[in-house]
Amino acid sequence: NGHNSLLLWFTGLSGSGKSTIANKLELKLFQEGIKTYSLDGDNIRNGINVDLTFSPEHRTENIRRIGEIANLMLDAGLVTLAAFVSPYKKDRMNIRSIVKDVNFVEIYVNTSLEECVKRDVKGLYEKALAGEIKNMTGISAPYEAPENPDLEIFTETESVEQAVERILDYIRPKLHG
Ligand code: GGZ
Repeated sequence: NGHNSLLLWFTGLSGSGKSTIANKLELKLFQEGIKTYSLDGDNIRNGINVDLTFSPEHRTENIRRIGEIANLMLDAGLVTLAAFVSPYKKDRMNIRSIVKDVNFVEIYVNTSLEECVKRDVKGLYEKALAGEIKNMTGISAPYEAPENPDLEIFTETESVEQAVERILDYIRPKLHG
């Protein structure tokens, strides 16, 4: 069941829907017999990167290490999904060079800040707006939106299922090509 390894990189604000879409996509890939691995805050920031904060320097280091880990996953032949805010353009560019351009798919989960604040799944925005959390992306830390993402997802106007289908359509030729 040979397929090309691929890095699917989801970027967007906290609460934009990156993990939800990545998880659903991973399930679909699994059902097609494709071997995957998902990197996210739960298995990275609570583990190998537990020493890192949300300062600009630490975010850069967070993304750099994730890039190196993703590169190992790709070496192992896995379709790798990564869902991180990854707010800095230069850090995302750096991933591209770590893993080689051809295997990298940048997916911008473009959900407006207003919508993310409205959802506030973890209550982080409320805390940030009250000044209880520093360095909150979108509130007190920057988010540099991709100018030329490979795919752009609009969770305010399309369903998770539609988004996943669109990603699948885009990556299918790359999976088997
Ligand atoms: C942004 C924060 C912050 C701050 C905690 N800023 O919605 P979530 O909870 O699950 O996703 C966010 C996650 C971001 O971690 P990343 O490793 O993806 O960030 S980065 O790529 O910028 O290094 C959010 C939570 O951690 N979180 N504090 N200040 N998100």
